[in-house]
Formats: sequence, structure tokens, C-alpha cells
Amino acid sequence: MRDEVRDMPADDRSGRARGLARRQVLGIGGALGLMAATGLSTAAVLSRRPAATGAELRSAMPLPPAFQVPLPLPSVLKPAGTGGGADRYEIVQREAQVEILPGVRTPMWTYGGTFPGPTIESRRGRPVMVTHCNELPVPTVVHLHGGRTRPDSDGYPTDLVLPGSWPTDGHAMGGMQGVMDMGAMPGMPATAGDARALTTRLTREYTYPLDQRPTLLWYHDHRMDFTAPAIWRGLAGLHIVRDDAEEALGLPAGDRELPLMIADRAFDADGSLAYPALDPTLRERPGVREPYLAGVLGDVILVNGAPWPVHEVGAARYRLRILNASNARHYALEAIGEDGRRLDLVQVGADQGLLATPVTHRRLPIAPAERYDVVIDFGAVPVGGRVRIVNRLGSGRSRDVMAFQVVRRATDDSRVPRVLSEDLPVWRRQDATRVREFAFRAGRKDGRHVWLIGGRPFDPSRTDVTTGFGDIEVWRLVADVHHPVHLHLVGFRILSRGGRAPLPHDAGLKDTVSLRPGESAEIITRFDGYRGRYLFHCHNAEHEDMGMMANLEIT
Ligand SMILES: [Cu+2]
Repeated sequence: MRDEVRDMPADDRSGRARGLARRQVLGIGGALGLMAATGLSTAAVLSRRPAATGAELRSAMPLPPAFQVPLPLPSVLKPAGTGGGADRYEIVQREAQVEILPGVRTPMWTYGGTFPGPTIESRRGRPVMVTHCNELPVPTVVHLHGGRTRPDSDGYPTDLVLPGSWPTDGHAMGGMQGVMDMGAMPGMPATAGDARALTTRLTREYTYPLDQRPTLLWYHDHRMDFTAPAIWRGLAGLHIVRDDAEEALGLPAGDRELPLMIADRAFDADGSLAYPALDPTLRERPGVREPYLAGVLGDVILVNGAPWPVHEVGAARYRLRILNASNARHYALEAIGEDGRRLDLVQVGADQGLLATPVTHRRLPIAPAERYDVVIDFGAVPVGGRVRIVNRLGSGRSRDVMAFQVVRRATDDSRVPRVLSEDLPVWRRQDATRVREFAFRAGRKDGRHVWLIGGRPFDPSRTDVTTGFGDIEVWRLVADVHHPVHLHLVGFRILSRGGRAPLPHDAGLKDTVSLRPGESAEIITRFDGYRGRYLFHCHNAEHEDMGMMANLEIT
């Protein structure tokens, strides 16, 4: 196992960063620790920005060669029923043996027996109800990431679905005793009776109005203290929202639209997933062992649950719906042909749907939980040619992601219009009611390492932010190491990064902003949709479990 974090350029804007090849062991404090220890200026630290925050687990079994396993496409879930203008789905959360590495059975926690879970396809404004049945040995919570959802279906981390055998005493709240120093029902603001109101046993129906811009969402576990290992074990799936306007654009569609869930994992010698949990049962004690406190990285890159897969394509445009579902790994994606040249990645959408106009990238950074909607044109690739998708932030096996093999000539009537959407919200700085500032930093509490927002670890009983329904706010977010910051309920625009204009990949409506070490960013949003208690948090899942989450109350 490796425990060092490499000192590599985080992007190619800084030519001089390239020259810094020396290895640098960075502790939890990351760039700020480096700054303090060496007296380096902010600019110097930024030029030495590490590629990763976290430590990589090494698999203890032979790994397959890259670009051999066909790319799986997650099955699209059929409704269990339709009626009243809504669709009802049922998903059983259960343990299953899944073939991830060829010929190897890996026990996983799954939505419906597969990893990724089944994809839900929805239409804008047509409500969806999903009944989740928990047959796993621990409580679960389902959050639809990027969904405009009422608070009681948003998957608040203590709104548990208990397994049948789970005790109903204070213990029912899972590992919360481990981090809360409160009463018998830790962390709950009301009476014990109220506290249990949103906790159900065995099943729970989640309602999603989906009255929102079409985009790629994803659903995943969100249980307090145990989100990271639960996602790692397999609790993640895709949810696509579509509408007529988007379909009328003429973007590549059908089998030329590919959802790509990228996630890293590591494997033990027996084929099970390796994960450095302090409590492997994920019942009592949250957290991970040293040296993984900054994030768990795997040495196997999966796309749709397959290691370094290959997909056969025609020489035409394809639409890639990319999600980084990794706990902590960042990627800088490039598409490289056999002549070594990089193909254009034409971004048409961000986390929260279509951009106003396309943005062309040669390299696309993607942080945990971010999504990019990208069109790539294989039209100039000769039949028999291969295009590799590589990760410029990786090293060794994590440098490869997947490949496309061009196997036939193809006609192509798809297009990428110059105007993609005209309904992007435009919020101006002067319209903001408030400006808030939040520091995302490492810290210590009760002798343990924690991750803090504004100096405080998550406490479900404390309201951190209260805002009025419809208020526009500017939030200034400051990071020590990499922190992908996610707001529930609302999309936002990125106003600035490091005091300058946003980067090209910051375009559009976002719900997750990737803060790099030592960096600040300003976002602007309008808090609307629904009133109630929501969250914002870091989407490095290990950071989230170790306190980097806060309550947002819309009144
Ligand atoms: Cu973080």
C-alpha cells in the first residue's frame, strides 16, 4: 500500500508546475500545511498543487489488462406501475456477488443486485416514486444527488431505513453515538417520537417531483458517518432526466449516448473490495484507518462497474454522460488517438444540465460527484483505430480509464447546436441578499482527526445556515486540500475561482464545485424549490463521513 500523495500539477495551465517532479509527502494539512511549514507563498503552493487528496489502496490480487472487458451499460429500470401522471419504481437493496474483475466474485451491497444499480429514466416534471426495500445488514438512506426534492425525500443522513433485525433503542441510529455527545436519540432536534418519524423499517417510498432541468443525476447512500464505505461497496446508480427541448437539439442519441460512471476500487486477495474501515461491519464505529483519513483511492478504475473497459463504436459522434462516482479520486480526462493526438471533448452540459453554448476542452477535470455531458467525434478515426480515455492525474494503472474501439464507418446525422439552452438562471452579484464564507479544512476534535466546515464538524441538531425562500446568496468557499463542495436542492453558478474568472469547465449550472488545494471559489444561487432542512457538504465521501457537512434551513 502507498501512503504518499504525489506532488503533481493539477492542470496544465501552469507550465512551470510540470518541472516540479520531486515527490512530496503531504499530510492532512495538504497545501496549507506545506505553506505553513515552508513559508511558501500562495502562488508557490498553487503551483505545487498535488494531484490527489487521499491515499491509494493497492489490490492484493492480479488485475486484468486494460481495454479487454466490454463496457457494461446499466439496465434501465422498468416501472412497477404508472398512473396519475407518475411512475413508481421498486428497488431492493441487497447483498449480491458481482463479477467486477473477470472470473472473480465480489460480494457487494447493491441496488437490485448490480453495480451500478439500475438506471432510472424520467421526464422533466413527471414525478417518480421509488420504494426502496432494505435487505442489507445496516440502516440505509437514499439521496438523489442533484434532485430538486422535498426535504422528507431528500435522504437526510438520519432519515434511516432500518433493516428488519435492527434494534429500535437508541442504537437504531447506527453509529451516531460515536460522534454525538447528546442524549438517547443523539443529534435529533425534537422528541424521540419525532426523531423516529422519518426513520422507517424495511421500506421507504421516496418521491421525486423532477420539476427541474434535464440532466444526469445519481442516487447513492447517504447514511450519517457511513456514506463512504456504503458507496464503495456498491450503493450507487444513475438517474437521467430528459425533456422534449433537449431531445430536439439533435445531440447523439440511442446507442450513441453512453452513461459512464467512473469509480476507483481496490480488491483483497479473496476478491472482496478492500476498504480501510475502522469497523468493517459498518454498524458501530465510523471512520477509516490511517493513512486514509484524507480519502480512499483504489488502484482499479471502473467504468460502469468494469475495469478499464473497451467499447466498440462507429466513426461518428457520441454523447458521453460522465459521472465521477469515486469517493475521493479526481480525474483529468483526455481522449487520445493512436497518433497521440487529443480529440476534442465538446462539453454540452454540466451537473445541472445543458450549457448555454458548447465549450471545447482537450482536458476535462472531474471531481467526485461532478457530471459532464460531452460530445466526442470519432468520425476522423480510421476503422480499427482506438481512442483511449486517460486520466492525467493518475499514475501507474490509474492513468488509464477506458478505450473506444472504432469498428465501422457510420453515417451521422447528429449535431451540436451553437445554442444549447436559453433557460440558464442568471444571478447577479448585486442581487445577492447575503455573502457567506465557509472554510473547508482539516481539524481535530476530542483527539481525533475531523474535517470541518467553518471550524465545526457536522451536528444534525444545529442549524448552520438559515436562509429565506427565494433569497439569492453568494457563498465564498475556501479549501485547504481538494474539496468538491455539494449543495443539496439547488444548482448554482460559479462566479469566480481564486479571485479570477471561472475556468472553462465551470460553465453552466453546477451542484458540485471542485475546490483545489489552497483555492477559493465564489458561487451564487437562489434558494428556492422547497422549504425545509437540507445539507451542504464535501463530496469527498471520507471527508463527509468525518464531519464535513452542514445544515441548510430554507424558511
Ligand atoms: Cu473534502
